[in-house]
Amino acid sequence: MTASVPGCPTWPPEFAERYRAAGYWRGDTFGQLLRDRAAEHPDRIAVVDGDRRVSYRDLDVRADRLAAGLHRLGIGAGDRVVVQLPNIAAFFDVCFALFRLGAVPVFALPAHRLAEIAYFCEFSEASAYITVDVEAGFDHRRLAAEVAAKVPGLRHVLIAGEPGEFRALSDVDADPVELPGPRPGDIAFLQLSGGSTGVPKLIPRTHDDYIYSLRASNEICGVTADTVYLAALPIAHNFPMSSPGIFGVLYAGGRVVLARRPGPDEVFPLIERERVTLTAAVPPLALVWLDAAPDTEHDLSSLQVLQVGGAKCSEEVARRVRPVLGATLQQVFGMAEGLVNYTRLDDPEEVILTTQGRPISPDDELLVVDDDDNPVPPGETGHLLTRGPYTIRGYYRAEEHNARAFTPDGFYRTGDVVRLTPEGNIVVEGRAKDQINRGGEKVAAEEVENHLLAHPAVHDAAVVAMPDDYLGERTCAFVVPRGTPPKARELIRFVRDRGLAAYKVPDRVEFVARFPQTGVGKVSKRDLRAAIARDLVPELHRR
Ligand code: OOB
Repeated sequence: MTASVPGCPTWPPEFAERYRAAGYWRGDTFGQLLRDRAAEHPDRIAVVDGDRRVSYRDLDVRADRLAAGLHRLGIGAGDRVVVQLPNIAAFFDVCFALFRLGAVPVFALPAHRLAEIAYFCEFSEASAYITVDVEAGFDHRRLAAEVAAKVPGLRHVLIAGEPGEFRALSDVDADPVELPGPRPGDIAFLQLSGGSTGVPKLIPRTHDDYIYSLRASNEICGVTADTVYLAALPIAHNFPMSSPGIFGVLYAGGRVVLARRPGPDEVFPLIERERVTLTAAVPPLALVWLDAAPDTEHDLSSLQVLQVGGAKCSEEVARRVRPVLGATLQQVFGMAEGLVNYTRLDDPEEVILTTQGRPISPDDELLVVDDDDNPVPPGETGHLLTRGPYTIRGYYRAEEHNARAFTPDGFYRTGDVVRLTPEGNIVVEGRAKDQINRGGEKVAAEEVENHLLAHPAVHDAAVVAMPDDYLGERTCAFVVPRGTPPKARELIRFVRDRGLAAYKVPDRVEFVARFPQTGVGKVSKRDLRAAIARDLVPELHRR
């Protein structure tokens, strides 16, 4: 199997053959998928964005014209394009245009700022950056100007909406041209890893492997052409993108309804107006919806399934879903690297309420191992390793990291600590990776520590999770000062001003004289977390 983008490890030939023979990889591509749906039912609505309703035909035509326009700008097969768009219809135009060109979107989140975007552009050697004019009160054109100044290799900046000094995406338009298009085994896009290291890693996904995960997810989640999916989470994230998410629903010929904001004020009227049948939330968002639903005047009765994932859904929240919303809960435990687990819609209630489900594919291999990679006895807790037909074999251009993140025989070390029930369902018990899961948004401790260390008054920094009733976890930065400690507020502002996404900025800063150490002289984050539980959390509850 070949990949059009250098630096993307892929499956060994014997595995690729096996996955093709099993009928998982069928030689599909995203560009063709849209072409087929548009031919089957051109007038069906594919995407609803506010008052705009985009049919499959419209989307197909726009994707061709935009692809031709991008081609004219010199963007071609294998070129990387950093895409940072909120939940708007243009996201789909851009994705399918790039897919047809064989150009490779790098999916950034709307929350990312200069530090992240400049890094993605530089590291992926992107030829273009496509973003929006203003989102959530933030002017992305100003960010684009800073990115363009910092990354000389960036040839184009395209803006959805009012372009300011840049080129409007809507002006990129040309009569369709014949394009060779990518092969099914080529990289379709690069997605971001939640990460646990200094810089975010990029995840190469192929047309074949991703489309398989969509098709299989659709079957498990009962997605058909009648499905109306509400996208409330940022659609560039793997969960609302593919589990089954926006792309799964388009694959089935269903309808995607976009919410620009996830709050009940926007989401509930959309559920009523569009007769939404399926949606997805991270646990804190599900909680907000559950709290608001009893008092709403909107009719939510069309909703059949609420998916909750990205972070562990507490049993308490899980138990409220059916009584309050009249919908079936589906727990989703997935990762952008591949493996996705679902509770099945017809599982016994206890399984739905207390487990994170089981894998999509019969060929998803799961191992639960101890610290030395030896399997633990059945039912016991250990590290989850996985390998399968839609789980990557390595990150983009990260040879050294890949040697640690994957076993020699290609299992991905998820960093999650789990146990398996006798029926084969997964229960997530914890996490071994150095990451904070802030209500589904992942924060790599080392990345934030590096930003803190750039401050002249910071001698050392260690970022850990602190428990939080609403988000599950927040970030606490322990700092050993150099000389007189700066004000916590000043440090927080310092990190934000370095251009870091707001969700990565520490929620709390604590100054300490030194860090507790492990036996081998490393910072003991376990002891720091214990210190929070002992000293800080009771104090937080007192306030
Ligand atoms: C999803 O993807 P990522 O890449 O943002 O994060 C993956 C990590 C997992 O390794 C795990 O640590 C955590 O997020 N996680 C969960 C969870 N779902 C994800 N931890 C406990 N319970 C769950 N249900 O978050 C993602 C990708 C596709 C589908 C769903 C979620």
